[in-house]
Amino acid sequence: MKIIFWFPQTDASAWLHGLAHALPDAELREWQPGDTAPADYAVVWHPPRELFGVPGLRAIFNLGAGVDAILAHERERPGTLPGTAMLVRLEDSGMGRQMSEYVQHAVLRYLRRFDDYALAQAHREWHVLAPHPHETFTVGVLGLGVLGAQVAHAVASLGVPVRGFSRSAKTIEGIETFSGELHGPQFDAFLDGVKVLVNLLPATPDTEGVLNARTFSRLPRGAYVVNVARGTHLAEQDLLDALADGTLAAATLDVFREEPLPPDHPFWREPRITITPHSSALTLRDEAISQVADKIGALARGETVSGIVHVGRGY
Ligand code: OXD
Repeated sequence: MKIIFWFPQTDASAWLHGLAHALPDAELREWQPGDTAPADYAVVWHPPRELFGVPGLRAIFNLGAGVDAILAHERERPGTLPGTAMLVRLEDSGMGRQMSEYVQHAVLRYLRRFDDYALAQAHREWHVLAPHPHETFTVGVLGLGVLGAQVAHAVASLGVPVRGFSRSAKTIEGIETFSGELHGPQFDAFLDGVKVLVNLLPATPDTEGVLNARTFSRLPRGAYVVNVARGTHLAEQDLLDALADGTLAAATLDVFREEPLPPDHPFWREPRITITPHSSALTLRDEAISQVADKIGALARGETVSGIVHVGRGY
């Protein structure tokens, strides 16, 4: 079997070496623009449109949970993805744990008011602040896929109430779940009383800008926002306005419309925004290789695999 690999800004030789070890019978090559030789599988992150012209592709493995970069090609030019190839995203492979730690950290930071103490320290101010009560420090997780469900469980272990929202109905032990359309009645019911809103939604045209003034206004005054999904989910000016007028107390952002975040972006100057460089859940090479290799093995034996993306739905 022939496999092509594309992951710019990474050590391709380490990936190819790992894949060769896991799939000793495979013929592997790093794809380059202009390469139109056939291949059975593609293992990729943010591939250019041209790669999909490689003939014979049976499956495309995305080296991340979010497939928005690939689906953007298909939306811009329908028919870009070869009709015979399935698109498979990475499932967990160590990302669930990282994402859970990241969100737990943000929730604890706000619950115990470390954000306020950091601001006080900057002004050399010494005063003890009342901690938020656990019982009303409700965390709402938007998006209950593989990662969202893990994050919800991890946050619940901190002893705060946790609820989740997803498009289709989900049952998750210990988590109050809501489902339906974004901005519909169930969405508003979900938001009502949420003190920390955590976004893990897939990036699709439907979810674009979901973190906006309307959403913020449904949260209790002085709520918090944590975005670990995509920058396109956030209406940036709405966030700045909500922080300025006290609708929101603070935000933790790992993803941005433009990455790297430009040096003159106003978010850098807002002390109530915590910024990390799209690092909440990194793709771990060994875990990813083992998952992709297992799935390629299963497909080669004619078996089905999980993690197949519904292209029309967008995740
Ligand atoms: C992902 C990411 O989609 O790292 O996995 O953003």
